[in-house]
Amino acid sequence: MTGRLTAKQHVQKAAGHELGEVFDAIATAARQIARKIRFAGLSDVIGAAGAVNVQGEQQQKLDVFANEILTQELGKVRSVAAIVSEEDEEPVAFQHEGAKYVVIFDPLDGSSNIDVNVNVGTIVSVQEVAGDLQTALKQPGSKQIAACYVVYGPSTVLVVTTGAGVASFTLDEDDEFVRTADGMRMPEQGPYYSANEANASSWPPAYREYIAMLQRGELGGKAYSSRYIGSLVADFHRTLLKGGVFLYPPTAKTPRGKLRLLYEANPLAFIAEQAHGAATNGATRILDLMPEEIHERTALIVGSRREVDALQKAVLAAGDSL
Ligand code: AHM
Ligand code: MG
Repeated sequence: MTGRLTAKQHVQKAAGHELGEVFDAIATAARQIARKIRFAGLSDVIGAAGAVNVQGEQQQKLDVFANEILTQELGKVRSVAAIVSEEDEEPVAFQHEGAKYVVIFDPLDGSSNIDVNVNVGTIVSVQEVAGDLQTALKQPGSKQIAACYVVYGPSTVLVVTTGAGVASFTLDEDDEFVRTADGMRMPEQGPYYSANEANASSWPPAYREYIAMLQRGELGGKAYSSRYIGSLVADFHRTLLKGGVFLYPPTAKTPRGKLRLLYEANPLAFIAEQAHGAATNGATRILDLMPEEIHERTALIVGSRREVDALQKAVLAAGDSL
């Protein structure tokens, strides 16, 4: 424990008042999303949006709810110029004069896991808007000024970077995110690889050979075990704490990868690097990729340095195309 400090206070101390307000809004939204998820099996939030419940009220799918609540809370923050969400085709701009942030998010990641009471998450990237919004959205991830994710699990945990290390906050019994870790460091190497191996036959061959090499214990001497939840936030969170590597390689179905650059890969890559880990698309550091459009996809390999370096070397040596 590092003393009772809220997420807002932590960010304000590290990066100033305005960014603190942004994180206060994210925390407020996350609290409401956490509460809704906690009772998902009891209320009428599971299922198709647009359905009507027994009281005759409109049911809301959780990802629609999460999107609305984040939009609503961030819309109250005067320094937020616009948001970009996985759920919205286009950015949503607010009439906030002189506002300098664009907040980019996946409101409820891994939502297929909701129906089975398995962890899901929210992922957020914060960028600065210097001039016009479209130009700001074509910046590489290295220009992010902050990133965070929330994992809704047995505890609700918020993990934050403002570019000076990584801190984690746990939702306590007073419904407050209090700091429970600071200066987090991903182990240099870990015991797990994490990938949807059902896709292995359509990965570029270097990825299959890499996994086989980990299984044989040829990287560091110990054979790897596998873990795959299918919620990126949860798979990433374990990788942050325990080390190892998460991979979503290109597949025949998704040749550019499945995961989204702006609101999945970029924020997690930023957090990984701040925790001394690494992230690549196989050929290029994630944070150096130049986005062409807001919903673009990328291959993502993120985790401990040793595993990510070895993967990148294997892919480059094989000359596998991305
Ligand atoms: P989503 O944004 O539609 O929820 O998809 C993203 C999710 C990630 O959470 C997870 O890493 C990945 O998709 C799992 O994909 P798959 O089911 O193909 O293994
Ligand atoms: Mg997602």
